[in-house]
Amino acid sequence: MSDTGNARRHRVVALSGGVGGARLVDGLARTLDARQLTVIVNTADDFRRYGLHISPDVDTVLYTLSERADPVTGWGIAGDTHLVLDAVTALGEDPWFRLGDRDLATHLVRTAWLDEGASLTDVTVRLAARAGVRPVVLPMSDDPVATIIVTREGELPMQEWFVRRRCLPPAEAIRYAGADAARPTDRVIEAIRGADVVIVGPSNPYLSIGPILALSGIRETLRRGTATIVAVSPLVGGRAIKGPAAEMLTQLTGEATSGAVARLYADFLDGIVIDRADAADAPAISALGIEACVTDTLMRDRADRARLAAETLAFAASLRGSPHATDG
Ligand code: FO1
Repeated sequence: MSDTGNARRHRVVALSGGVGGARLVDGLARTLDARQLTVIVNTADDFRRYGLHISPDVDTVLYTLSERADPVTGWGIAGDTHLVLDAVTALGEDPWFRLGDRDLATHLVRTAWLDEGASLTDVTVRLAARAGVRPVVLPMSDDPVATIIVTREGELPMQEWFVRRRCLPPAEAIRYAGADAARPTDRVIEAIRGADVVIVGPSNPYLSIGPILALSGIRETLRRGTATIVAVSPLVGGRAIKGPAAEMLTQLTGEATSGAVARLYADFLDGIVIDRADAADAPAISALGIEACVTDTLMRDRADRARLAAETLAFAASLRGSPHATDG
């Protein structure tokens, strides 16, 4: 969409985790003028490996927007090699976290820039510029936050549980270590305050969106703002396309439904886009005072991403004068 010469360009903010959120963001970037779009990305999955700062969700968003993401996994770089990982394995290390050679370059440079005193926001903006990414991509915070999974075996850091333990044992609770002390950056708060539309991506509500919402001031800024706020459910037919969202919703709310997703965001949400396979969830969503838009949410290819993005934006436009804004 080009600049129509309106006094002010329509501003869209997307909240994103990894693969699912990144694919919708890619659709938004293809649908909007890139200057209209700001992406706020979860960094509570960040961790250090071999002394390097890894930001999996930020990298997934950057690789997806620069058409470099591995099309099968959705994370990592397409066609990457694993010579370094193989050499590390030969030294007796367990290669449970698959870092590709080209991907390692990102972590080396990020860590070097952080060590020189740059903030995670500065580093991300520089990496995006070098990759030719045009939307603004912002980490949710420059302060450390770590998602911790509480299981019957004790507490596990996110990547240990998610990748190494393949999401077992089941999550009994989630906590975001450091979230009380961490602050969203000024750029994040300004982007939300200035947005006309906020889109909560089809990312895991506990692992990806939860940490963003846990930062002080984010929920309040969403509630008090004038943006229309629309989520895209990560469920299709009560199951997640990728990852443990359905199992976590069942364990933590009693049901893996798009209604349960809407309830987690009910204090600020105006509408939610749900899949046709979950159309039966619509009445429970309406009962929360939240509008439901029923469509195909599966993103098989780039055309699907752009179509879902356009439908989500049109749905948000139809909800302008949002109830959450008039209440607040
Ligand atoms: N996910 C996996 O399931 N296995 C991996 O070995 C793995 C490596 C990896 C390397 C870099 C990167 O940016 C992401 C990587 N991911 C891997 C994905 C990632 O850990 C998760 O999907 C996200 O943290 C959840 O959004």
